[in-house]
Amino acid sequence: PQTIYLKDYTPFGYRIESVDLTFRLHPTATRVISKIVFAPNPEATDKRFFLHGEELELISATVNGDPITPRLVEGGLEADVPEGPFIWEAEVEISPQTNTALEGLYMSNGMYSTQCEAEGFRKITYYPDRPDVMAVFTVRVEGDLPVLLSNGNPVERGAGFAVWHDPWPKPSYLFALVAGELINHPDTFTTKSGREVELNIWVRPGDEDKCAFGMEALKKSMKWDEDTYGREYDLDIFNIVAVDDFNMGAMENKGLNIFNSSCVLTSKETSTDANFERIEGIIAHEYFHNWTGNRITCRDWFQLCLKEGLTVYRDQMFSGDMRSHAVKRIEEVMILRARQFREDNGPLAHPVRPESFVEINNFYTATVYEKGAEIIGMLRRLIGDEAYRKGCDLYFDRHDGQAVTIEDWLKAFEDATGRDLAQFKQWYSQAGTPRLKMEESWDDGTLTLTFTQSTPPTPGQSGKKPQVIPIAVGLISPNGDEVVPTTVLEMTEAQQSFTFEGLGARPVASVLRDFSAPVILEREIDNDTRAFLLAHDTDPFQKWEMGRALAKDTLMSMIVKGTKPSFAYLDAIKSVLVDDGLDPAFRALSLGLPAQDDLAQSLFDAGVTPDPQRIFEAREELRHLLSAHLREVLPALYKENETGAFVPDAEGSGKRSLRLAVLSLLSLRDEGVTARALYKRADNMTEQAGALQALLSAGLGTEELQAFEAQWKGDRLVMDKWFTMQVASAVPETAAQVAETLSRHPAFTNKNPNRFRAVFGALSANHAGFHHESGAAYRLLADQLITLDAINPQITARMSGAFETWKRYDADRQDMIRAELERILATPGLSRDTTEMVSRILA
Ligand code: DPP
Ligand code: ZN
Repeated sequence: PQTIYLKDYTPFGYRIESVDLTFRLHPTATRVISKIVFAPNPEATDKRFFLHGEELELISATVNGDPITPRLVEGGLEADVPEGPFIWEAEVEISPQTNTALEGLYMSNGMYSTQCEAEGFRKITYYPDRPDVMAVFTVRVEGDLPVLLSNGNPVERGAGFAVWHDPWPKPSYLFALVAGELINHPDTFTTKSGREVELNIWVRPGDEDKCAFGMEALKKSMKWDEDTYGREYDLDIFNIVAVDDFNMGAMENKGLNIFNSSCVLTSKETSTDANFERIEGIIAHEYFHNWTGNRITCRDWFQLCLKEGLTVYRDQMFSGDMRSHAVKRIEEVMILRARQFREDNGPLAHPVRPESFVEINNFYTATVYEKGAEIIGMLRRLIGDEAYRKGCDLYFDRHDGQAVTIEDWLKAFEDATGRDLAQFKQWYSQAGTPRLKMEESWDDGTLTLTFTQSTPPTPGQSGKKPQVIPIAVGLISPNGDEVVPTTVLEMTEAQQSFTFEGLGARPVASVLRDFSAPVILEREIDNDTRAFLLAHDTDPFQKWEMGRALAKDTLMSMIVKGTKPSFAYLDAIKSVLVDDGLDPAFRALSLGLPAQDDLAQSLFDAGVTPDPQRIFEAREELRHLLSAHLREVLPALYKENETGAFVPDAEGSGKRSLRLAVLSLLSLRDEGVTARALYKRADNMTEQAGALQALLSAGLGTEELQAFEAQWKGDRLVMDKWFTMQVASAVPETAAQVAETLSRHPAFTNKNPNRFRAVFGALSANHAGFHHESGAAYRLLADQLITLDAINPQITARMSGAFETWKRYDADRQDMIRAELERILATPGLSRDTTEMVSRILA
């Protein structure tokens, strides 16, 4: 396959004045008729007329009305065209029914849906399918279905057809079409300038009572973007559609967002608090794309972080405003470390703005999204809130309607602030997680903090340069008072010292508050100091971080040296747990232990080959010890945190998360009595699934699993949870077998990405099970991926990332994984997506 390079970018030779599309829908023979007005692009030198097209049957083509025979070439067609403006018309046939890759136009449970990002539009018709070609679309949809939707505003509606017009120029990846038997949940929103917008969430009959929360989230998002960024919605209508078979979480198509049904449908009976929180964030994310992505889009796919990093940052701030910034930040950092740091540490490491790719779908990664968002957070921290808003305003003013680059984004902030961001820009080009080493010295009232930064080599990149690192620091005196409030130190050199003068007694430094930069902080710190900061730090993130560091240190010592956990850790956690002054959500997070995968990486970094079985056992041992040590406080905590009627807000979900974390420990001591009682009584999925989870993680719950299946077998999304819970809670020696058995369950299908992930995503996330010494899980996953590749390359490629950490482990495991990866790679006809991923993992 061909590698595409950022440095090779050239503009397309033509501009588009208008696009008219007609769809005659048919499951296996949809006709797409296009009429596109092209004009030469004065800024382009390459005048080759090449249109992308894949899996299309060309019926006819004309230029200015004259039939032509285009040259069909790799990935599309070429034609000879006039020098001035001209009209291109073509008719193609496509087969949505057989499109199992879920890219382009496809069918899902009898409805038509599209997914065009990144390069799916070329499976719909011949077109310059690149984000820098923006055009105004008019779309006529013909089909014998009650609901026919496309982008923009509705123009005309009649028996068996509908016409839509989108006045805002957009790239083809934002095109969408939906048709089917759908029911809407309607509402309206009045924008700040007084325009009324019609809002709809479209679902399949039966799901109409699961839209209310999503609709509220949408309205809150619209208001928030007006209040916080001054951004107003720009069409008469905003539609959201829920689709069951969907590769991603959701898609921000202009005026017609399409959502994986798991990311929009809610009810208290079927959705957990975590679902509600995530859905609120995703609805916001897709809505926010209307400005950061749609009105201003990416020049090319190397700039993906331009829209994704920024939009993730925006949805994170929104969620913090809706709920709790402290809790949200801790959750973000946990995700960043689990996914992005993991990626940065392995063969798939790449810059936030990659320099080359074979298949762009492989770069919708934690690095582009999550690290991309961290960069925006750092920028804001460095320049301040006001300058951040000023820079954003300038960016929106200057580039509205354009397809731009990271350089354009940063230039807006340079111009708004007068600051030089050349060094800061390295965050976009340099891969790998910087290590930030800190040393302290104390001399007569002066504390000096000396930082040294270094970034390990990553594939294709060695010899990293120093980056700009904002380090938020506060100082706490020995009596527990904060003597220096949060100060942002701006590090730009490889090594740099910062002093704090005029201090009375030697304070304890709280460093990297609010996780002010995506780095790994290395500092000599003993457990007493950690416990001190856990008790006294005013920064909630650092407070949590110290508890986490204590837990990690405890587990690492248990694993490496076979020591027993210290009472220092157990007591420290106990005091957080019983501190009523702290948010229950925060206390629940503090009770959580580091994940096995995280411990494996830390052991590897410390020069120890991780033994997955040993990690699993140590973690289980610590859970039992915690349960014993906390036995006197658990029942009371369980009682106190009972909530009344279920409300999916921060307060209720915080209490439930603490209560369920407590229940999990209680279940190790009471043979599941409390959890069974909760399971029977629960009137909401958070508690029902939480009780079942607590039982399963105590080795109980067989009967409840059966009851759960009997109760929920008609609900796809709840059944995904049923599949996941079993695989996730399986003990190491049975995990592969459990997944294998479930893959033969009548309700299993590899055509639905959610269901496939429910089983096999859970298998790869079951660390000790996936890495069991038998190699059974490696084999099973490879078998499944080989089969899936012919059906859905995107999901296959994504899931092959399960193997990205293989070089951490011992020679036997490495040999087994290498053999499986080579077996996948040797599959005849393997997709470009999976070939690229597996080759990179093996390299
Ligand atoms: N739909 C995906 C997202 O919103 C890709 N743009 O992140
Ligand atoms: Zn996005």
